[in-house]
Amino acid sequence: MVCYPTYGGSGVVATELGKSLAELGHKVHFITYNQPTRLDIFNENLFYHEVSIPNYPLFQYSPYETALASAMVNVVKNEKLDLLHVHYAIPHASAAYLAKQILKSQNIYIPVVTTLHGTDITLVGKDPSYEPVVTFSINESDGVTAVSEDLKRDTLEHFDIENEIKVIYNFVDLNRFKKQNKEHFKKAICPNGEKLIVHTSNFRPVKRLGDVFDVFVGIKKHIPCKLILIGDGPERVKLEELCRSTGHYEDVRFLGKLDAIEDVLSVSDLFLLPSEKESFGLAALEAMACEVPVISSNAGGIPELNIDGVTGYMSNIGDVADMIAKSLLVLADDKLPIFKANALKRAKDFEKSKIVAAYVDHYSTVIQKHKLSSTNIVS
Ligand code: GMT
Repeated sequence: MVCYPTYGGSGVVATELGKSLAELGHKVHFITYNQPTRLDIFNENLFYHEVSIPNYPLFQYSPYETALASAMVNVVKNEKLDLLHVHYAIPHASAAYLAKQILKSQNIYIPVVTTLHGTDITLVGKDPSYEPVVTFSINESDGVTAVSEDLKRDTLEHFDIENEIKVIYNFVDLNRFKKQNKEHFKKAICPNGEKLIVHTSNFRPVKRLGDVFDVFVGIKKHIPCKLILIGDGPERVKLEELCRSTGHYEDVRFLGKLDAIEDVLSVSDLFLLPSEKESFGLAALEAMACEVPVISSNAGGIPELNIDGVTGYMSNIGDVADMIAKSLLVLADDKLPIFKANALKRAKDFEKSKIVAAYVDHYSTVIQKHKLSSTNIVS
C-alpha cells in the first residue's frame, strides 16, 4: 500500500483496507513518509516502511517521487511482494511505474493497481502541470479503480484513458462506527438538550467551511444547537476568526484531529457536507453508520451515497438557504428518528467486508492477467 499518511480520505481507505487484508491473512506493507494515522494496531501481517528523503542544499524541493520509487523497488525485492496498490494518483502512480520499470530490468515483474480518490483527478490532476503524467501513469497501471461512478466519468471525460476503470466504493467498519452510548458527552456539550451538528474534514477550501458555518447559524435561528468541527487544515484559522467576530464562538467547538471520531458521531444529530467537489464522501458514510443523517451538496459522487429525502437531503453547491430549510426538516423531532434509521440502513450497503472482497477479487484478476503477460515477455 502506498498512500498519504495524513488525515484525508485516501489515506484512511488505504489504511483500513490494509488492516482488513491483514486480518484476512495477507501480508501488507505500507510505504509512505510517515506512519499512517489509522495504522494504530499491532498485527503480525502489517508492516510499515518509511520513505526517507535525504535533503541536499541543491534541492528547493526534495525529490520525493524518486525516494518513493526507490523504496518501492527495495520493498518489492526484499519482501517479495505480489502487487503494489497505490492510492491517489499523484505522484504515487508515476512513482510505481518507475519502480515497475526498474524491477523489470532486473527480471522482477510486479503489477500495479492505482486507486483514484478524488482531487487527484477533479482538482490537482487536471492541472496542465500534472495532466500528462497522470494520464500516462493511469494508462500504464495494471488495474485502475475509482471510488465512485462520478469519479470514473470525470476521469474518462478529462483524461485520455484507454484503461478500464473499475468502481469500488469507499467502505465503513460497522464494528467501529456505530452509535454508542456517550450521553455524558452529549450532556457536556449540549447541556440544555440542544441539537448537535457536526462536520469533519481536512478544512480545505473545497469543503466550503463558510457554508458549514452559515448553515449552522441559519439552523440556530430556529432550533437551539451546537456545532462540532473535527479536523484541521488551511481554513481553520479563518473559520475560528469568523466564529469569534460574529459572536457564535461559544456554540462552536473545534476538536482538531480527533482519533475517536465515532464518539462524537454517536451523539450527533446532523452531519454537514456542503463540498464544492466530493468524489464519494467517506466522512459522511462514517457519520451515517453512527446514525447521523446528512445535509450535503450534490457534488460529484455524493448522490451515490446520500439519498435525497431518505438519509438526509442534498442541495445545489452553495445553496445555503436550501440547506438550512432541509436541515430543519431533518431535525424535526418527529422526523429525526426516521432519518437516523435510514442513514444506518444505507451505511450497511458499504459494509467493510463486501468492499474489501471486491478489492481482493480485483487483485486476483490483475495478478492473473499480469502473470500471463509477463510469461509472454519472458518467453
Ligand atoms: O479531500 C479530501 O477529503 C481528502 C481526499 C483524499 O484523497 O485524501 O478525499 C477524497 O478521497 C476520499 C476517499 O476515497 C473520498 O471519500 C473523498 O470524497 C475525496 N475527497 C474529494 O473528492 C474532495
